[in-house]
Amino acid sequence: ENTNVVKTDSPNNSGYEEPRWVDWTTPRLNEAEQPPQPPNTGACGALPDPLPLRSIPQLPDPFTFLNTNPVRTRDDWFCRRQEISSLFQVLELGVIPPKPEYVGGSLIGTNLTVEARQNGRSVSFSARVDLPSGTGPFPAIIAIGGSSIPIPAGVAVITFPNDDIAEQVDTTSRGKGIFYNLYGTSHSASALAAWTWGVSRVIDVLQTIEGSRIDLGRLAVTGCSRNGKGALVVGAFEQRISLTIPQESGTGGAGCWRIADSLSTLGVQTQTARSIVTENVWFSTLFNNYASRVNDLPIDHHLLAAMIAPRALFVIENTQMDWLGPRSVYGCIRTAAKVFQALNFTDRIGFSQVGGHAHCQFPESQRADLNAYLNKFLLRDLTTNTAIFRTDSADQNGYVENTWVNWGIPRLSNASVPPPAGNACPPLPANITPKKT
Ligand code: MCU
Repeated sequence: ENTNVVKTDSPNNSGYEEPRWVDWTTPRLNEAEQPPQPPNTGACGALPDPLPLRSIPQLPDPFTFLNTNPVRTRDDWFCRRQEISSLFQVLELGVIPPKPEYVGGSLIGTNLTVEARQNGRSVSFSARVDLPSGTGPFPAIIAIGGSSIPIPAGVAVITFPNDDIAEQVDTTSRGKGIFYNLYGTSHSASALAAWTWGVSRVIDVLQTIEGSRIDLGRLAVTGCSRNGKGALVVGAFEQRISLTIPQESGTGGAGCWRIADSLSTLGVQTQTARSIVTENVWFSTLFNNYASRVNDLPIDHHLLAAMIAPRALFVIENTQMDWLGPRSVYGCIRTAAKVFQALNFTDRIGFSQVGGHAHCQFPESQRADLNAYLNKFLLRDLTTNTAIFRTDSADQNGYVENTWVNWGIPRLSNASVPPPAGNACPPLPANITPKKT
């Protein structure tokens, strides 16, 4: 029954003129829909020095800390996530620096300017903001180097100039771009790490702009192929992003190094860690040490994807191209889904893998899957079914789970997940003197 009744028999609403009495707008309150926030982790997740490495032929267990302690609660998971984050930075991506001393900027028309200063150096860059018409606030998709997915009405697009932040022409791009002008050409950050830093600064600036018409509680990130690898890393590390949509990111993105290596051994023309480090600067020079022995890594990309939990992840892939490693991305994301399952958020990880189209040409047949994620996590239609995990490969790309997963899924207890510190109601001060300002 419809109980949404506000009526009067006065033809002019009793002469009530709302703008005279109400000069504020109604926010869309969404607290109940927010995923639990990571607790303040402090020193938790700190890495031992030296870092012990051992050969792990299967995909490493998300639910066991390096020191072999088990992950038993949701809080434990956030601590393990911290450990995983550090491992990725130390072994693969290079360090993603924290917010610099100064970040500022402006939004004029479609031009968002970001300025960052650190240790007496200053850099700036621009991102393009395309808003729908209307007053908003609108959800927004941050497109790494541009978007190759259909954007629904009512969603803003922020085009992030990743090639300006860190170049990706070939291996001669190492240390080139705005990020390295600030932090130095020999900084360990790879291109993917530098882009992540840059996207975080875009969000920092948007947070300072009142009336930007962008709802910072509803941000997504996307990118295709090499930029899809970037989108996945951005979503993994930047927790202000609610929905991560890597498209055809393949090896080095949604694919797992170990499964890609095994495909290559079987003669499938798949990109591997060994080859990726000779092609471009997406990974840190630190990773060169491991590219030919990925089994020695305590991480693989199922853990990168799992860092997004319990925020939402929707992976778009293509069975058409061996280079992307269809079996690898399928198995890798299916394994990442086990973390979402343990946290009891199975509707926040989706996978759609469809061939029959060229690389980064989004096919109509994936639109419903994509829209389900956009509807639920950006447009807030909470009734949408996002339990989507599909491939058009008749044999699931030949993926055999027990080759890769030799651990079980714990039921993580709901142990306290405290709200972020800033949300606590401050106590009233003892003496309050009302004063007109
Ligand atoms: C799938 O993304 C990459 C791939 O990893 C590279 O090996 C190839 O050179 O470029 C692809 C891409 O970015 O295509 C646009």
